[in-house]
This record gives sequence, structure tokens and C-alpha cells, in this order.
Amino acid sequence: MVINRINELGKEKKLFWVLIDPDKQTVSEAADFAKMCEKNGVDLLLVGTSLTITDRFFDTVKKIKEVVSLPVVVFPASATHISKDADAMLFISLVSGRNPQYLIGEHVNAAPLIKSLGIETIPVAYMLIEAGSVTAVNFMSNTLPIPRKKSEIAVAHALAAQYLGMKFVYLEGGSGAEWSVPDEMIFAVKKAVDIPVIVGGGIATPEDAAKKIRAGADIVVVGTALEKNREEKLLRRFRDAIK
Ligand code: 1GP
Repeated sequence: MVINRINELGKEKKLFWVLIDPDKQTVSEAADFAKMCEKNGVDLLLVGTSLTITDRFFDTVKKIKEVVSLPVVVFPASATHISKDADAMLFISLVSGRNPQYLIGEHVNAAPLIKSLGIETIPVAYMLIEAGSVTAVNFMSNTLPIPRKKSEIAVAHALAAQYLGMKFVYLEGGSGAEWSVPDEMIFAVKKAVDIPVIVGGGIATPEDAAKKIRAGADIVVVGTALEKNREEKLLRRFRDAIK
């Protein structure tokens, strides 16, 4: 089970996850990048996109799975992103919002197919945090983010998610966000909950990643910064900053 692997590894070290967006690259570019990630210390690959612009999603998951032994996990935007080729999928409820479609609706649509394909699901409380301008995920989900200075609101949501039995909290600025999640908020959430805290969105430099770890993140997710600059050296700098 991927969740056990994450939890075992998480006992030893902080984890570095990379998000691969199939809309931003060809299938073979994604496969080459996945191999580069595996070679340079990435712990897990997420595959996801907030809009589906191309038809590459499923081929990308399949191809990446063929070329790496890292866990490949779908980060779905909706019930249409169910891949039998991935090792698991994040089963994310957008708990910071009050849009029932993303709190439970997409999940109900997805559940029967997930069951019949036997896909592992990883329950994640997904929380959008104000990050400068409106992000794709804010707009597409039709939800308001939690204000940056209101750590106590983030803490209340994270605790509620833990009491509901969710296994991870994901503090999300949104892909390509102007500002990453504030360190004070990460610190407050980490202090309050017992489940691992994932932080992503707008983490543009290894230094910023290190700050998120110091604030209490257990797992850091990087996408855009590595899409812009696919260098092994940068991957290693992120890895060193996180670990
Ligand atoms: C988005 O947290 C991820 O869900 C990654 O964000 O693309 O800004 O790194 P970036």
C-alpha cells in the first residue's frame, strides 16, 4: 500500500513530492522528467492538472509508471481522473470550501469505478490558502481560500478533518501561486494535528521549500518551479533543502 510506504518513509525523513502536469508536457517529456526525479531524490510523483486541456492524462500516468519504480499517484481534479495504472490516488475533499461538489459530490461519482478497478485511495483534507491572485483551483472549484493571516481558521479545518478520519492535511496555495502558504499557518496547523502535513503551491525555490520544512511541513510538493527549469541540479537542491 502506498499510504504505508509514505508513513514508513515519513518516520525517517521529510518527503519531497513532485507534481507532473500532463497538460504542460508531452508524454515522453513527462516520462523523461519522471526518470530524472527518481534519480535525484524525489520520493513520490503526483500526476494532476486542474483543467484537462489535452488527452494526455491517462497515457502520461501509464508511461511514467512503466519507467520509474517510485510511487505514481493521481492528484485528481474531478471524478474523470481515475487511472487504473497509477499506484494510488489522492482522495481529496476540498474541506476549506463549502461547495458540496468538491466536498463529497465528485467522490460519490468516482467511488463505484474506484471499487471495481481496485484502486488504492489516500484520504486527504485539501485546504486552499489565499496566495495572492485568484488561482485556477480557486476559480474552478468556486470556493474561497482561507485568508493568509487567519491561521486559527486553518487549524479548525485541519482538526475537523483529523476527527473525520482523514489521513493527511494538504495546505495548498494553488499551482503557480504568487505566494506559498505562510510559515506561521504551517506551524500552527502542524502543532495542532497528529496527521502529516503536506504543503504545496508557489514554492519557487529550494530556500522557500526549506522554510516550509522548518515551519513544520512533513511533505513538500513542487510543480511549476521544476516545469520551468528541468535541471537535475535544481532537483538536487530541492531534495537537499527538504531533507
Ligand atoms: C499544486 O501544490 C502543487 O497542487 C504544486 O504547486 O505548481 O506551484 O509548485 P506549484
